[in-house]
Amino acid sequence: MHAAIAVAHPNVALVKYWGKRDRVLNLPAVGSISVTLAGLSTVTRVCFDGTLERDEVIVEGLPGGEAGARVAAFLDLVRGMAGVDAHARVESRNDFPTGAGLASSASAFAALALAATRAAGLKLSRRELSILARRGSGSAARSVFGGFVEWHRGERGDGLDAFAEQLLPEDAWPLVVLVAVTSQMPKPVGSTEGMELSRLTSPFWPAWVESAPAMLAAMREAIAARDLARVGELAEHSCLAMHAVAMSARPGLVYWNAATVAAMHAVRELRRAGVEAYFTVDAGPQVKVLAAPGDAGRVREVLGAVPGVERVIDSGPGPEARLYDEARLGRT
Ligand code: 2P0
Repeated sequence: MHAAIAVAHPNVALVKYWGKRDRVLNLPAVGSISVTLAGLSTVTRVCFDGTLERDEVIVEGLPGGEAGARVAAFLDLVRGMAGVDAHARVESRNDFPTGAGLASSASAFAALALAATRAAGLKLSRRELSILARRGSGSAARSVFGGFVEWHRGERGDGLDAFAEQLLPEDAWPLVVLVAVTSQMPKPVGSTEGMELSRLTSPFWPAWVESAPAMLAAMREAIAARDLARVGELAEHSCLAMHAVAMSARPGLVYWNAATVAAMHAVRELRRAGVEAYFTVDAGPQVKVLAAPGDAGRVREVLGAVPGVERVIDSGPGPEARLYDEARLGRT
């Protein structure tokens, strides 16, 4: 039996990934830039065991259901790379509240890629790990790295240039990311389906793809300069452009609820009052707000008072996916 445990964190995109150029290899239509989030973690243990008759997937202590098939397909990739036949037992837990709308395929597949490859006896480079994690979920390519991260669109058909890289380490720029949770309901249309519908039916799709390189270049520069106002303005723009594409699909996708919109207005109201705070929203109703550490208290208070905001979670730039010492978890 060969086991490994890995921990990885979700990330929030400042320049959004929305749409694929290849669905099988999970190649993005546009590059993206994110920040990996501290504090919120997925911990995944993988154990290859020749006595198992099939892969066993346990998520939060329960059989993985639909996620189980996706994990098994991912393990097939790892078995192919490592020349391993054995099935595996996979146990995964999030330390952030499940149902808080943050359960993230990014941290899940980044942790799985690292734990499964180590358990199978492989030692991949970070770039190879990013390429592999991408096959499980696009945004997982970014959670392999800590801090500020860019995932390249790439040009090649085989995806070998569609990997992520770190732009700035997590300790190079102290920022806070506050997550305003507005609903714990599962979203009606998942990201994979939503981005495909957008690509196929939104009249804004060509403009979204054409505008991406300039947006990425501007964000790269703003992050290098640690310019919160510029990063924030670009992040809001990328978020609103992504949602404009989703909303203009047929049928249109509206991921926001009333509290989402109220929180976005509250953030802009804070700016009018002189507080540097900027929002971004992914394919769901939660609002993530970037701010300077000195303003965190004020921003948290304002977000918490928005009607419909259920709770506010504190985060900031966090570390890369890494192996967990099994002994520390009390296992032998
Ligand atoms: C992002 N999102 O850049 C964008 C913004 C959601 C909105 O990456 O199909 O779960 O598994 O590659 O990675 C969510 O999409 O999609 C996502 P798949 P994924 O963070």
